[in-house]
Amino acid sequence: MNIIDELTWRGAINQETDAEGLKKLTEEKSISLYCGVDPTGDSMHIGHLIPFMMMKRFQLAGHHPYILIGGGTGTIGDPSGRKSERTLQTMQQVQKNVDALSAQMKKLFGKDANVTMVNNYDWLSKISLLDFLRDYGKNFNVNTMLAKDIVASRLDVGISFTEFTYQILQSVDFLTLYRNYDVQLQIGGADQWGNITSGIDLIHKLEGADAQAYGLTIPLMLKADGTKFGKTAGGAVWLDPEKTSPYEFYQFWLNQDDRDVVKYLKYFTFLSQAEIAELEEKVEKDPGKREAQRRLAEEVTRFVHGQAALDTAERISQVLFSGDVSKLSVSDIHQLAGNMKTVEIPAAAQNIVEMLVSAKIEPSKRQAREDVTNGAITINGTRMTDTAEEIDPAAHFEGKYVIVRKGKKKYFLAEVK
Ligand code: 485
Repeated sequence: MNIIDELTWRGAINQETDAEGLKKLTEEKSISLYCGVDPTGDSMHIGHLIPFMMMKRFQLAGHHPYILIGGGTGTIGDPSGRKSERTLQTMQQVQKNVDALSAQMKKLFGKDANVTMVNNYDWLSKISLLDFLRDYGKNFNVNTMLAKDIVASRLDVGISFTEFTYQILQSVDFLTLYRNYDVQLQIGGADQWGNITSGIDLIHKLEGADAQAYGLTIPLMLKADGTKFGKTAGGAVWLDPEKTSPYEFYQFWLNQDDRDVVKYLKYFTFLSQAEIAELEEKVEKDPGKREAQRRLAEEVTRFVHGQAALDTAERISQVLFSGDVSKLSVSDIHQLAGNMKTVEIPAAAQNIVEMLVSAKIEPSKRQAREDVTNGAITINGTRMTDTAEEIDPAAHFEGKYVIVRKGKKKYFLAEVK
């Protein structure tokens, strides 16, 4: 299937500058394309994953992706989608983030040949002020720039000259990549439309009206329940395993709504149309089994974190499901920390009822006694029924952690403080 037809089937196309032209071009030859990301933080999140998975799909279809890390543009900051001016990052911070994002990109794309990483600091930092104004600025009409959504939506609160100029920098990137590497397509999220089209205008002005440069954006991801995609109670879902553990990452996908799961399979996996149709049927016929969610969680966790991390995430999930938490290792417990309510306990041994109340797992001693007597409390996987039981953290998990389960599903991680 042609790559554009495939993206259409996946529901991954929002806007295209010339749908027919691009389809024809990708059918005729192997093209080079690019997508940029700014180093505004030290990790990407799953929102970034969408365009970069699209890049990977182009790659699998025989095209050549250029991944641009915005070491230059990141010193300014894209005003797209923001209601107020950004605080400038220090140059050191930008560099640190460039290194972190480059390492993440290498993990996602690195093993494959036919991918090139570029940093726009390499050319943007070399343009002098006068060259900037004469070679580029002269080709931008302020009226057109003001009319772009990004700028228009900021006019009431104001926008600095610096952020106003951002679209010129991103346009210079497209032009540079077009000239030096024959990059003919830029992709990005829906918020990037204005920046992408101004790059194409610049290419047409300087390289001739018949220069073949295209733009494609991906729709904003929406959830059936109207809440924001990619956010959990703990914040964004990061690709950095130190920020979101592979177990939390796996659980995030596993917990997706039946109404969203097929859409996510299309966006976030490389499964074929037939495989996804089969999973879709399972969502309809036997939603309780959550096979589609499990497959989604497996595929995305493997793609981002690798097979070993997926195995661990599945093992931890299984252990928590069975309740036999004594099988967990301390490193497993670290992975869990973000998904469990963490409470504090003293290092010394304590009576179970007192411990449950002082750690605020139970509201009162009466309730704590009742739950223990009824067998609703397990400590490190063992059911406790004796209210006289002593809980000694020294006996478990490096003397630091006690895992308390209340009822069937509620887990607490009690940490010695
Ligand atoms: O030449 C370019 C220089 C910088 C950029 C793109 C091309 C980055 C772009 N301006 C931007 O701000 N991107 C966002 C980012 O860096 O976090 C997000 C977009 C999102 C998607 C994602 O990057 O908001 O829609 O494109 C990859």
